[in-house]
Amino acid sequence: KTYNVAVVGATGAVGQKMIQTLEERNFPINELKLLSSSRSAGKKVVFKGEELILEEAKPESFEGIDIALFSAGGSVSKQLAPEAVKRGAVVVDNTSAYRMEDGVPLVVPEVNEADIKEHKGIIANPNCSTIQMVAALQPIREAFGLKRVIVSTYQAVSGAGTQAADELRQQSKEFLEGKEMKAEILPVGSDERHYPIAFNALPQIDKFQDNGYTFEEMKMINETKKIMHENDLPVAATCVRLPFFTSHAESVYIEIEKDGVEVSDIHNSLKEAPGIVLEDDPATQTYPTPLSAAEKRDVFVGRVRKDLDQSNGFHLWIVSDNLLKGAAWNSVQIAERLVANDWL
Ligand code: 11C
Repeated sequence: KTYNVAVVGATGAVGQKMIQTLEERNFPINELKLLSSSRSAGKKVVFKGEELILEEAKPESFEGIDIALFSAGGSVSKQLAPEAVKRGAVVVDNTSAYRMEDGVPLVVPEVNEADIKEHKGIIANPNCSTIQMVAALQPIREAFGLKRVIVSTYQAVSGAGTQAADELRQQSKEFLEGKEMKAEILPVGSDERHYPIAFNALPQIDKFQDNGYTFEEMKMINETKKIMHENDLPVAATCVRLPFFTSHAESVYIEIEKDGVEVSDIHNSLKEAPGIVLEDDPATQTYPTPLSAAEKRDVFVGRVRKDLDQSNGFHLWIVSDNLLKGAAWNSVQIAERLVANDWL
């Protein structure tokens, strides 16, 4: 069986990775429709050796579409996802528009694949930094229980879009030429103040909320609880942007339920887990980095250590390509599980 698939936001950083992933995974496609803003309509993209022409995304674009992958920003999803659903498509939405809505499954297949079948037309793809963390914590949680999570992130500029990546390139050049760095986009394009990202670290990803946390931090906190079905799980997050292009890295402290667990037990649970690659050997300086994880679909874990004071506390270093497992691959993976289980 094959399906008519639409990608909305086909020219964006994530949209391009969605098209690439659909091709690499040989997703069972009958027709692929690439949708964009009116500005990009008419551009050509090659898919499986064939040139496809981008069309402007409109409500009628979804006639006959079975699965629509959205990654064109929250406002486009708000406007067009219901139109797609009305016309019989199932939407996998990679924006924050519907993630916390009741009745919308928020899915990382390694954690809560079964939630997909509860969909009423829209399935939400979580935030990139949340996805890689819960995917890595799930096997540990299954084996030993999870009591609390404290995460600090080290996030790539591509998470803020292609313009932010261009800003890092430009500022790096300015800095190395001894010129003043122009900051116009990061930390948040629409916020009041901008700071250089080149040779810097910005402890703000997305806008500040009334409680002093940023929206990115609150996404990590709230989405983790929803995906894991654990409303009372204590989660705290500090999200930081750093000057590299791809992959998010995370230093995660967890406390587990079970006593007497050693690093080797945590290693064993991770070794067997789908989608997780353990790269952890201090003797050979083996650990993942943003560069080593880039362009790969897996989530990489290293630096597993037992806390020196808290016997059920562990520290981990989790790295994954934010545009793949954090976005495009997780969305395509949801679509794969939808069709494999006949849950459309
Ligand atoms: C970042 N995590 O790195 C964000 C990007 O909610 O899907 C992903 C935003 C989202 O800036």
